[in-house]
Amino acid sequence: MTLPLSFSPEVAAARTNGAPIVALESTIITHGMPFPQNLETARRVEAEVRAAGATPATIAVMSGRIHIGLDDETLERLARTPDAMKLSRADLAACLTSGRTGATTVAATMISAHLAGIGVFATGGIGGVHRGAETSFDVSADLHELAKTPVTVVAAGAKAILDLPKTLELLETLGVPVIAYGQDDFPAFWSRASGLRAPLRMDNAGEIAAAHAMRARLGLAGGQLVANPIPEAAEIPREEIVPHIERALAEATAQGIAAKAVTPFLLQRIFELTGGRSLEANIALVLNNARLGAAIARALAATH
Ligand code: PSU
Ligand code: MN
Repeated sequence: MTLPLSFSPEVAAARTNGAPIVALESTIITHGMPFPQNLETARRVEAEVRAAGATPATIAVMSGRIHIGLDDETLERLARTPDAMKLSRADLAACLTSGRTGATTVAATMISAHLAGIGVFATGGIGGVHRGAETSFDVSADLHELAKTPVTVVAAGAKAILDLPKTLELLETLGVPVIAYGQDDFPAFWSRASGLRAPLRMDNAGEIAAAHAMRARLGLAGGQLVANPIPEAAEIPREEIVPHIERALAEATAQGIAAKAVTPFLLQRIFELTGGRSLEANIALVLNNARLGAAIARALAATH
């Protein structure tokens, strides 16, 4: 049985040549940002990966295939499909067999990247343990995927809408290396610092690639989380973003927002409450993660 994967010509060529590839997710396009900034950002992120010497592979499900690399027309079609399914491990197969269009979250992108032989993936921020998880049980499947699938994920930490101490605790339990890049503090998405120390710190892409390769040699399941702080010029300081987060969270509770709708709802409300600043910060941090992802992919390709 062959895998239901379709490669763009650019990604197919990179695979043939053993050239560095960086996987990119699509839920950030369909559920994470409004149109047209979502499309513009997706294009800029791809350009950033190319400028840094790697090939971008944006991943999405369409017409019964997992597409590894999207041409520009397809990217635009996806960015204009707000009713695309939000795919995690649980829905990937059902979306494929139904023929529907689906955008991959961190979890589903990791699975797809691994099937395609891609070891590095850049995004904005991973899902994690939600505040109030002790009663709601809302814990992102992204955390469990990091424990299972051997892909190094570059993110600006976990989104600050989450319970960050619980998120770090669970990652430790699951055996996921959490590596802060260039600082000791675990970054909090829109802000560089969370006030929580990350368990590991690395200061260059080569070290991260070496640890990735060593995990493979040891036969360890699961990936690495590289937590790359947002560039200083783009950050929203913690004291400024926290009141907006609290308000958005209170509204989500009052309106009974649950399951997959929680993260998109909170991102949209914080966008409105910050007058669009949270989106600017989000775009800057994704571009920054794309650059680091490309550097790690290049270092990995050099070790093969
Ligand atoms: N990063 C962003 N914006 C996003 C996401 C990540 O900058 O919208 C998406 C990712 O696809 C991640 C998902 O997997 O949010 C988490 O959703 P949940 O909390 O429902 O697991
Ligand atoms: Mn959830």
